[in-house]
Amino acid sequence: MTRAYLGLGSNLGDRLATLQRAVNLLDDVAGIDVVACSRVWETVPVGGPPQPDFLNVVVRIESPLVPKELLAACHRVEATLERVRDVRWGPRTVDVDVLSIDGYVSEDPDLIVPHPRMTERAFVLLPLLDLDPDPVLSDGTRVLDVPLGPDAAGGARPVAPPLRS
Ligand code: GSY
Repeated sequence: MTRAYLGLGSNLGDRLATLQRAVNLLDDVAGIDVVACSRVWETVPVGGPPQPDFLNVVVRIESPLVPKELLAACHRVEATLERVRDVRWGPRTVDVDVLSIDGYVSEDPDLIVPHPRMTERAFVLLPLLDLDPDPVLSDGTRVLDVPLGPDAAGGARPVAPPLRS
């Protein structure tokens, strides 16, 4: 059984309902258990043309599926939700991205793991930190050690897990 993180985003239609459906559909996949979901974050679009703000979440899953099966399951959820994305980097009904899979590193262009830009993006980092205050990615990267660009998290960034009392 492997643990993985998936990132979900939506900025078209009823964004919250779409994310909820996507989480349910993922959990319904035979071989995927959604074991935790972050808070829902409203985030400023990164890249692309002017477009509406996104809602983003990160989920932690447990699954015996191999990475390519997991990716296919994410694509099926996008297809079931009739993902619309007319413009590259533009608005979309839903995106389901594989972020990190425990024990797995890949540079295959179809499935780069850990996701290459995940530590630069507030819309991934902030929900991820809801689930784990000190995440370590599958390639050993400790997220809190990564120097972030000035745009990540609007200039604010976590530097340590919660202090002990
Ligand atoms: O890769 C996910 C799609 N996406 C997003 C997103 O989910 N949230 C925000 N805030 N910006 C984004 N730009 C792209 S592309």
